[in-house]
Formats: sequence, structure tokens, C-alpha cells
Amino acid sequence: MTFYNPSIETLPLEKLRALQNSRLKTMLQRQYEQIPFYKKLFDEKGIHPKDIKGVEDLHLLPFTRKEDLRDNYPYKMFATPMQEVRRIHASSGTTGKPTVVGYTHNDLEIFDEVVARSLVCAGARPGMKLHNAYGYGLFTGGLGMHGGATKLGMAVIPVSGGMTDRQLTILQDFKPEVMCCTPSYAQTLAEECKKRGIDTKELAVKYAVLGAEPWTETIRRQVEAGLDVTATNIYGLSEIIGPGVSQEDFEEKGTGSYIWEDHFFPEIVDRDTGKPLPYGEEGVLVFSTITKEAFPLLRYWTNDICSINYDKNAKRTHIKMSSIKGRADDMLIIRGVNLFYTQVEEVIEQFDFLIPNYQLIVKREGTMDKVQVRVEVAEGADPADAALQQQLHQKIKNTIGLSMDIQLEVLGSIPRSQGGKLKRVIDERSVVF
Ligand code: DLL
Repeated sequence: MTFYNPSIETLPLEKLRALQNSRLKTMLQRQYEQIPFYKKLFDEKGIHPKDIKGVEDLHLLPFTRKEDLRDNYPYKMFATPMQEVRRIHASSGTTGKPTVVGYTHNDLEIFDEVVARSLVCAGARPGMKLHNAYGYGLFTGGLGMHGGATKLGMAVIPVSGGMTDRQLTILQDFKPEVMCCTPSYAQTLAEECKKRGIDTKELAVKYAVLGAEPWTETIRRQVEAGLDVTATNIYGLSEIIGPGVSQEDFEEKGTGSYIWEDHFFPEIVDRDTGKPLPYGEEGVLVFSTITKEAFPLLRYWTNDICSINYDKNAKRTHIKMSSIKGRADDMLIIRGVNLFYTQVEEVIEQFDFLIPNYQLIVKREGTMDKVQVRVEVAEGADPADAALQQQLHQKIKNTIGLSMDIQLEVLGSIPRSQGGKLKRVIDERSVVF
């Protein structure tokens, strides 16, 4: 089995475009008729859905932003009456009210379908068992993966996040072939296996489907070696559906993640001007859902920074997205230099004496912003070794262009993921004393 839905996953591009165009037109009409927010937006722009001929006209339309969802909290962006809604999820914002999203029966079918496709991409097959360590609850990770795995014909072990002891027992005794969790939690599990002397060769797990937070090749290598798995990226956000908006193929690692563009139409736009950017250029990822009934979004500004491009050598025709560098609102500006924490991770990767357990602490001293990098050293290395500190300092300075304070730490001293998304940046500048 190479594909879950071969005819769609390998649909020639012209046919895919035709499908997207007709779906987009139906969706715009629906938004205009059912959601007062969109009617007003269209009327203000003097555009009617009928004026839009297809995806090439999307740039004429306005964006939908997180604030719009907050302003319409909780249900005013729903396009169907509650009688047709079968599930509600919410993502906890760091500030203010959560974002509430709804799904009809058909929306849940689509959710299951895209997650099933994603799991096949990741190496999973019907008959395998999925250790699902994404949180169950309002977060879309747990139930989203659950539905897709069931549809694919897997046996789901709904472990949910946290309780590492229990996770390890299940991995050892239930023998799942596939696991899914955040990359930082996979790091935690890998480390715990090592600490407890668990021989990963005795585990059955072969594939890890990791996402919900940015991660890099450094973490991939650590997890793959530590758990003896093939790890691939799954991306998604609750506003668009949840996990399964895009997925990397286990035989095409490092070439990007397929966006299931028969359901979610992607654009990359300039973060300052909002202008669409050509394939291959980095900018803000924007999605229009073109099939969703309860919660259809037009040009949703995800704030995630990446690029998209077609891959002529790939198994599928759908476009791929690069890994997420970070969120536009998480980008640090330090003494005029733009910084994503994943850039520091990429430098850490280059040193054998370091392991990618790290934290960036941002402080303001007088008028100067300072970044301290706390990173753990591998076994056998001395955290007090000034030469090692100097090497890392210099490399960061040469590659990123910033001088950072280096604090090497012994193994185990930096907080680990307890099951969910891990906070790598502590920005103390916003703390009011
Ligand atoms: O994190 C959905 C999900 C669950 C995706 C499980 C993958 C696996 P939210 O809580 O709404 O939904 O958070 C969405 O998380 O806008 C990105 O900033 C980030 N994110 C999600 N997946 C990735 C990834 C879920 N693979 C937000 N790489 C998104 C980088 C990711 N960032």
C-alpha cells in the first residue's frame, strides 16, 4: 500500500485545479450566505462570490485572522446550525479566549480521510497498532489521529499525553508499530528508554508521526536513534481541521510535507504586505478550506513561516510545504536581528558534545536585549569547559549574527516535554515587575 486514496493523491495538477476551483466557488457562496462576518467583508470590498473564477483570484479576497475568530467567539463563524454540528474543539490561546471550531458529520469524515492518508504516508498500514500519545480533549491531536487511524483500519491505543511510566510500559507490552506525539515528547521517551536500559530493539515501534510544534533535523536524528524509528512530520492547526493538513512521506524524508490540497488550498504571502509570494519563497502560510461545512475559513493567516513547492520527483501530485521555521508572532527581534529558535537548534546540531535539549532566555538589560542559550552537554562532556562554551558562542555568532550568552548544563537539567507542546523560549522582557 503506497496511498490511502490513490486517485486523489496522484490526481494530475490540471484536474486538481479544476476540483479546487469548483469547491472554492461553492465554499465562497456558502460563507457569503451563512456567515454575516464574511458577507460584510465581501460587501465592503465590493466583491461578490460569483466574481471569483477560481483559486487564481484568491488574492483579491481579504484574509481571515485569529482576531476575527476571537471577535466572533464562540459560534458566530459557524456556517451550519448547531443541529448539524457533531463535534467542537478549541485551541487554548496564550492570551484571552480560546478559538472554537466545529465539525459536521461530513467534516469529521474529511478529518478522518486526511489523517488516514497522512498515516499511510508516515509508514502506517491497516492492521498495525497506533500508540496515540497526543492529548485527548479539546486539543485536536488525540481525537484527530484516533479517527484517521480507525478509518485506516489500525487498532488505536488511546494513551493520550503524559504519564511517561505508563507510556513506556505500553510501548513494551502492547507492541504498537506506530506512535504519534509531539517531537519534544518523543525526545523525552527516547531519553527515558536510555535511562531505564530499555532495549529499543525489543519494541515493535517502527514509525513515529511527530508534529504540533516546530522541530528540525537535529531532533529527528535524536528521536530516530533513541527510539529506533523512522520519524516523519505531521502538520496541522485546529482552525483548518487539526492534524493532517500536511504530512511528510517516510520514503521522502526532508523534502517537505504534502498538503492535502483537495481540501486545504495553501498560499504563501509576504508577512508585511500580504502579497502572494512565488513557490519556493518563504513567508506566512495562508489556507482556504474548500470543503468544510461547519467552519469554513477564507485565506486564514496561520502565522506559520515556511515555503511551498511542487516536487516533480515525488510519489504524489500535491504540493509540499517545508518545515515550519516558527510562528511570525514568535519571531524574536534581538538588536535588529530576526531570530527563530529553530535557527539556534540548527547550530546546536553541529556539535557532538551537545544534545538538542535547550532553552532560550531573552532578557532586557538596560536598553539591550540579551539571549542566553541554555543547552545540555552529552555524557562525558564537561559543562564548565570554557573552550566548549566558546566554540558554541562563536558558531552562533558566525551563523546567526548575534552574540549570545552560553550556559552549558548537565544532562537532565532543562525541562522536558511532559506530553504536550514544549516551550523553548522564555521571554522575560514582557514580565512586569
Ligand atoms: O497542533 C494540531 C496538530 C496536532 C498538528 C497533532 C500535528 C499533530 P493547534 O493546537 O491549533 O493544532 O496548533 C497549531 O501548531 O499553527 C503551528 O504553529 C504549530 N504546528 C502544528 N504542527 C506543526 C508542525 C495542532 N508539524 C499550530 N511543525 C500551528 C511546526 C506545527 N509547527
